[in-house]
Amino acid sequence: MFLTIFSIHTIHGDKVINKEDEMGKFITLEGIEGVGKTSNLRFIKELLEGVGHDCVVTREPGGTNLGEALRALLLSHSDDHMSADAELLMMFAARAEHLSKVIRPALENKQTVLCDRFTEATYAYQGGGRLLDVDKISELEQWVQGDLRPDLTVILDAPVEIGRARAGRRSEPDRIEKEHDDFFQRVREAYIELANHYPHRICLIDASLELAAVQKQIREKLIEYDILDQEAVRE
Ligand code: Z5A
Repeated sequence: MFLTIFSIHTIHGDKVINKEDEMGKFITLEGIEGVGKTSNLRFIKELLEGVGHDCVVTREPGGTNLGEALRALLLSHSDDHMSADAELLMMFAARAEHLSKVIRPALENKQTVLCDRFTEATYAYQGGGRLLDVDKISELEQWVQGDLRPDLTVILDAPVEIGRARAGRRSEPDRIEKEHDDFFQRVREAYIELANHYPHRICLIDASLELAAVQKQIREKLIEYDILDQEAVRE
């Protein structure tokens, strides 16, 4: 059985404070390329702002000056043969900076953080795709994040060919997008496995459907996971 820490508790003297009550919500979007993360992040932002959330939208790798510089290195073709370990460590270096400069301050300020990819992407791409040892990822996760995990991770799931066809309508593929279909198949499977292991904080959405149907599922999940109040939203 997998043990995750959903509620974050801190002991102040002999008083236990549930930090969930003090902090904003942390929501992340995941999936293989082209499944619609960017499109649906915009949708979630509008939905939550409509009911009074103060949203901070950000992305990984990136979100800070250092993170964006690391992103440029990670996705550029200047080092097509970057080692998988270097790739993993750079993802977490960017994440450490992002947590310290953007994510934690916003959550402590009771803002809602909407992040395009986070650590589940590392499990899926570096663990599933690159076949790196998941224990190494888990150690780095604990080191960099402590007990902090997203309140909700929405994984947009669609067959690799659908994601690639949607993404392919755009620009030149980056270093990771140049990988073969079997790499992305492993990434997709790792995402599905994560959703199965952590159903209390990760949900899977059928993103192969048309956008309106995807957004209907997302709205339902936001209600199911107590991010949105059913009464507060109208379709
Ligand atoms: N990465 C990693 O390896 N490890 C990590 O720890 C982290 C990241 C954090 C970052 O890329 C890369 O870094 C990523 C993983 C790796 N590499 N890959 N692959 P990114 O996240 O910035 O970019 P991306 O994954 O390539 O995302 P994307 O291509 O921008 O796709 P998207 O945001 O999911 O899709 P979109 O732009 O919203 O939609 C794509 C098109 O489809 C667009 O024209 C939409 O209008 C259309 N669309 C969207 N939904 C639909 C539906 N439902 N029907 C029809 N058409 C649709």
